[in-house]
Amino acid sequence: MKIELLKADITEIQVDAIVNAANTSLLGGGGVDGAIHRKGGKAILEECVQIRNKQGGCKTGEAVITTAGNLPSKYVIHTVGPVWNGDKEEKSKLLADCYTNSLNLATQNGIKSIAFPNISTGIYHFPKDKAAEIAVRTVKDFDKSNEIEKVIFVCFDDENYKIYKSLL
Ligand code: AR6
Repeated sequence: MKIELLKADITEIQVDAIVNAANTSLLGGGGVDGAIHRKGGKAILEECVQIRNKQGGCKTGEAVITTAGNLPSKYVIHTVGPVWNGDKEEKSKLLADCYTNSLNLATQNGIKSIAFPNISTGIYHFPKDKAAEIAVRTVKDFDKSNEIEKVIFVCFDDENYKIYKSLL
């Protein structure tokens, strides 16, 4: 599995799947979630509503998959990061679950390349250095006989980019 780092807008990345930092409602929001729904168009929201009707949204740490509408990727994997409130161990485990469950879903769907945003480090206030360590460690630990060929960490802000650069 190749790991890459980019400073970019994830909605412009051409990969099999981009990951969305969603919320439990799956109905969209601000940050990267807002950008994905805005650029992806209504197809994504319609599929999110169907999933919501079937299973009542998405729990923190879990992930669901939809098509990507007008985006250059084929799929969007929506995962829900934890809101940081200082309960370190529980929140760290939930953040790791976001990466593992997204990669599992990718594997199940034959996805070869996947791009992650820095889940929970915006509106959900997870400390950026801690979140990056968890993201890198969890992705490196994920071993599913190399079915996923490429993982891209997409940083939007300078601070995250610098942290990832030093970690990778
Ligand atoms: N491309 C890549 N990364 C981005 C983009 C983009 N276009 N826009 C923002 N980021 P956030 P969270 C980065 O707040 O903390 C929403 O309302 C941003 O710099 O998007 O998990 C949801 O509906 C930050 O590093 O997600 C939830 O309610 C990272 O994406 C809530 O926000 C995550 O920031 C989720 O909060």
